[in-house]
Amino acid sequence: MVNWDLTVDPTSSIKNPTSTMEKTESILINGHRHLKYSGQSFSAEESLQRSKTFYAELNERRSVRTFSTEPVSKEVIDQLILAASTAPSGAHKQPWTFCAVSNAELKTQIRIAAEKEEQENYDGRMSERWRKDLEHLGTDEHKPFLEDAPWLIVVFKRAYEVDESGEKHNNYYVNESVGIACGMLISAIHNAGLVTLTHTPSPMNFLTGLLDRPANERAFLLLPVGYAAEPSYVPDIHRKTLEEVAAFYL
Ligand code: IYR
Repeated sequence: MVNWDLTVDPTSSIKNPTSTMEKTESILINGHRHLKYSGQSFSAEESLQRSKTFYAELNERRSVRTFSTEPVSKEVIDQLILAASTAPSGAHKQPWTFCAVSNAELKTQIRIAAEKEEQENYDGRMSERWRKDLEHLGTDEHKPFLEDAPWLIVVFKRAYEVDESGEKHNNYYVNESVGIACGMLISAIHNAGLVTLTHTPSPMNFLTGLLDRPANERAFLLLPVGYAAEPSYVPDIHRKTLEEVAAFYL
């Protein structure tokens, strides 16, 4: 059992500028400062209403493969990345780096390299069954969105950190942590009225070289971000029902 040594923090009321928990009450738990949680809560009725509204908004999200070249400001991208970076992570190591690319030459280089890999995937690396499973989604080896979208966000997972003495320290639950952050990024993109799709060129090591990333980072997911081309069409597919995706133990 955790020994909760609750002591009043002598530095209590220090401002924590990174959240709304400013000038909040704090205590020491086992010698570590903890802030009084001051998140919002709602009445049961309001909770239900908000959960319905949020689901309705998320249910409008679609993976869109055709992008307008209309620019999106860096300020918006900054906020989307900050939203993603609020994700929980193993031991709060925040094992992610979001590389946001708007440079046209770099986007072209990424497209060329990704299409080279995808050509090999569609030409044989993917099983017959896999190609059949993708048929109704209309994907192929051509990836014009990698140049059309005003931004590409390449998410890298950080397998380990290197301390001042050059020693490596593995991060924890890296795939889970970065996966959650990507889900939050996708939600934030949708919330801003923009579109994306989860592009997974495979293998994606070429991104390490093109983006000059250090040895502790591995490409995890590529998300083009921008406005949907007008018109854009998405496959007529449906989501599983609550009964299909959930099991309740009451
Ligand atoms: N990485 C390829 C293939 C692909 C695989 C799955 I699973 C998809 O849901 C969609 C595409 C591509 O990006 O085209």
